[in-house]
Amino acid sequence: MREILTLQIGQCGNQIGSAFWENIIEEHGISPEGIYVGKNRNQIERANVYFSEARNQRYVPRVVAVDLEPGVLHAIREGKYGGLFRPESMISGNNGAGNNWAKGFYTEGAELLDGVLDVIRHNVENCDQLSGFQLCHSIGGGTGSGLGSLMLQKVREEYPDRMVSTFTVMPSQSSSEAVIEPYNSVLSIHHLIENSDMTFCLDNEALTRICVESLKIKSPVHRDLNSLVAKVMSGVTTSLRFPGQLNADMRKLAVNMVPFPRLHFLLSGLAPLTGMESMSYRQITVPDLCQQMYSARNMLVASDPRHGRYLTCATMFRGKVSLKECEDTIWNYADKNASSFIEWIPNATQIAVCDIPPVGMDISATFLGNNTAIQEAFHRIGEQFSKIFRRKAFIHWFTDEGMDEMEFTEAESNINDLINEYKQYQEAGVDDEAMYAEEGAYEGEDGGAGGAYGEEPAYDEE
Ligand SMILES: Nc1nc2c(ncn2[C@@H]2O[C@H](COP(=O)(O)OP(=O)(O)OP(=O)(O)O)[C@@H](O)[C@H]2O)c(=O)[nH]1
Ligand SMILES: [Mg+2]
Repeated sequence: MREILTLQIGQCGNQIGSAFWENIIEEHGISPEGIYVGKNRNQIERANVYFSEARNQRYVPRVVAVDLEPGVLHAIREGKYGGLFRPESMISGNNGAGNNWAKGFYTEGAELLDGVLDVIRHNVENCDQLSGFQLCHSIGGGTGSGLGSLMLQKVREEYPDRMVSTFTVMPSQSSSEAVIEPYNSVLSIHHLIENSDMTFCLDNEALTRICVESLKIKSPVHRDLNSLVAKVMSGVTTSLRFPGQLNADMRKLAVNMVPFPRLHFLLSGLAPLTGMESMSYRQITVPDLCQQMYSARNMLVASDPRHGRYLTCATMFRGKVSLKECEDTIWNYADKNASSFIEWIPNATQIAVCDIPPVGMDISATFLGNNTAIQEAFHRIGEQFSKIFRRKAFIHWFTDEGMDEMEFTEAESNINDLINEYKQYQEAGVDDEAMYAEEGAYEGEDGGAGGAYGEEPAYDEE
């Protein structure tokens, strides 16, 4: 079995993580006591990817949950599914990181690290063939961002041949919760660029907008946002958790989505996104799903895909849908919108179907896109960073924890480089020789990026 170990760090990481577990426990037919009570063998056949089996045939989430303050983990333990989690896999400190990346990375977090790594090792030893790690965190605070970066680095060092993906909640454009959020975020992105293979980008602004506009929730709270995050996490991990051919493990998914190692920051989208009331009035069709999931309004991060171009995409349909209809619809869309796709990666769209729908739905779809417009999110955070960094404001909070000012400069320029790389690929054409020479990455595209469909490339309208 290709197991995945989930790492949840900080308040946000643990809260989105626990929403994810609540969601997939039901999908796999597992009771709050950890017992399989489902009816369809397909539900449980690959559950071992995310759960380990304990005595008495109990399924236990394979997770290491860490926070520098005890409150959130305590609440999870007391919650409906609290009994499912192994107590020794929940590790908390007492002091918190007080919104400070450097406390998470250098001091408070570093103190907890050895204990955390021991638990990770123990989990890994109990796996048959670990596929990799998925880390859940926010990057605006201190723990998820600082300790999250540290754990990414350590996991990379210790397990260099395993995949690492992250579900990363970026701060909102408008409602900042702490003045130094841009510092924490830029320092974290710096590490994500180097140490993550695939980052699913989320942000609270986009999540809030979807809750208000599409789901008609008047004043959404974290729980509402997290239920969206859990849906997208469940959607993008569908092909890893249920039997099927396409993208059946983390590495295959990454190979298909990530054409260049640094450009691994993905947009995600969900469909259908309608309030419960309107849902009961109409039948959702595959073309509806397609139209919705490519829509900028349904993206879970505030970057507008229309401002960039797709390097690669993956769509996962769930429920009783015909693969043929999904393929026809998606390729038709790709043909009509050829200019939105980079023309030098033909057949860049992957289509998978899983016949088990999410709980409470007949059909649904999740979208993943590697779109150059993600640079907008980095640009925005980078600008906020530069404003305060120019005056060196608030720097002492970080240097007091032993951090060198140089790290700020390095992180800032790494992000600027990343933005420029996105720009470069967005503008590169098929005949742009210099690009191939520079990266040497274009050969063998057919074998890698899902060229198996024999479908016309989508660029004939260009
Ligand atoms: N979507 C979502 N965002 C959250 C949640 N909790 C916190 N956030 C966001 O995460 C950022 C703050 O990070 P936290 O996760 O609270 O911080 P932390 O990692 O615990 O770090 P410290 O508390 O500073 O030690 C802010 O942008 C919050 O809006 C949550 O449950 N869901
Ligand atoms: Mg916290």
